[in-house]
Amino acid sequence: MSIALDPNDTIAAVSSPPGPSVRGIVRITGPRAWAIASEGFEPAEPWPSPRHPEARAGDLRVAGLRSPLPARLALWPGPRTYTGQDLAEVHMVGSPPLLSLFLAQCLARGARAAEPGEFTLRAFLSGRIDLTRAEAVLGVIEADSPARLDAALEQLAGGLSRPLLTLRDRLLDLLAHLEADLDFADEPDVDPIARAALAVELDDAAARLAALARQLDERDRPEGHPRVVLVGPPNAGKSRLFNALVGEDRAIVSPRAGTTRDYLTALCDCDGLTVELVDTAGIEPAVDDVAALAQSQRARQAGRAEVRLDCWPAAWGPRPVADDDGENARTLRVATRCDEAGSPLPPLEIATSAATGAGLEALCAAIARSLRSARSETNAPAGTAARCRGSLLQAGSALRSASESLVSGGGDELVAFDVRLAAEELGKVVGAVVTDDILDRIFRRFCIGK
Ligand SMILES: Nc1nc2c(ncn2[C@@H]2O[C@H](COP(=O)(O)OP(=O)(O)OP(=O)(O)O)[C@@H](O)[C@H]2O)c(=O)[nH]1
Ligand SMILES: [Mg+2]
Repeated sequence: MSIALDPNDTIAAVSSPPGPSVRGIVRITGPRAWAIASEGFEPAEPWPSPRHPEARAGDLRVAGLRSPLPARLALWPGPRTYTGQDLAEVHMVGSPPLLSLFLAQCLARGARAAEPGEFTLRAFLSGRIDLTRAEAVLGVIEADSPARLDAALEQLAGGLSRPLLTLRDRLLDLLAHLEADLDFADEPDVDPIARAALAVELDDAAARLAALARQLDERDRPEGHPRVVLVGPPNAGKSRLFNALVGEDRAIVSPRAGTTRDYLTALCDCDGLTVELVDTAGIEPAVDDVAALAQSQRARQAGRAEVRLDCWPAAWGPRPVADDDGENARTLRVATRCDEAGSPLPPLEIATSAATGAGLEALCAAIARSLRSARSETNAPAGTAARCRGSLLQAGSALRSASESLVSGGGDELVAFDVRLAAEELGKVVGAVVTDDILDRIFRRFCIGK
């Protein structure tokens, strides 16, 4: 579809799902929506005031039908409507031939058949919704699983656009300051402390964007459960913990170090979330080729984790500094084999014992909490994720280069240039700067009537 569709046309479409149903809806919007929708409609009670949202039951005459039908007509005055224009809906029995007849009648009275997504396009063009919300509408329509539907609904409520808008506003403020400084460039009183603070702020924003992009990336998987991977040294009790969490003796447990070689997976319920739990080989230097393979598998599993459970037995004393694989994941520090240790148990760790079952519930709750908070940060249907990722990364790197220019005294013009670039990239995501290309890509995928 082309974006050049005239927004002053009055458009109409069947907006209830295809096929017979109890209720069918024809939706009409545009300057003549009310007139077209109400022609031939006899309200059961007199219609009070014409410029209020109103819904009335009554009889509808449809050309081609002998007797009037029971129907309901709802009218909303623009601009406080979804499309920003006058909007009307006619609700009637959901019979496909009947709906087609009524739609044809609307077209005969001067409405144009709506293109796919045209209602939402109008909502967007009139500033009623931003691009991330427009795409969330699409997400809701296309959602094929409850989890995706949740994500789409959350996004519809502004889950993604709000934090991005806040960040973009901050960048625009910074830009305003920078540009004001540029205007007074003759005055040589550059304040080094203010510069350092500005650099820190830019770095901070860049880091947040990078994290968001990375998480979108990880979450952009069509299916599968979140992966929770047990890691730690040999004999840390990973396999026994794995068995305890899964509720079944799946992994071999033994006091011999290096028992687990291949990784094992099993589904496990954590506080209502199904996760894929992964047991891996203990982290140790590879002494032969089999051990080397085990280590590379372990590293790969750890790298693909959404949550890593870093296991260290409580009785072994303070844990060493963490190894570096799987940096993207959230890490939970799990003190294992706590029944063997005297008190006090390590602070800031989740104390567990696979032998007694102590702490397992708390561990599950912590896993679920971690996954849920990661999700709410990046709650986005897959399409948005893919589209946003590039812009977020670009914005992040522009900010980084801005703070480098600041620190190295590269000149305020350069800094301002990069900050503006970052704001524009974020703008692309929230729809404040929109290219026809993006609009076209998104709205083409909508259903007619939405
Ligand atoms: N008392 C006690 N012993 C435990 C506990 N968890 C594990 N163990 C013992 O610790 C030893 C090692 O346990 P595993 O679960 O095999 O350890 P792992 O981390 O999987 O070790 P690798 O597979 O070699 O990397 C076994 O003898 C277990 O019985 C626990 O909670 N309490
Ligand atoms: Mg093991």
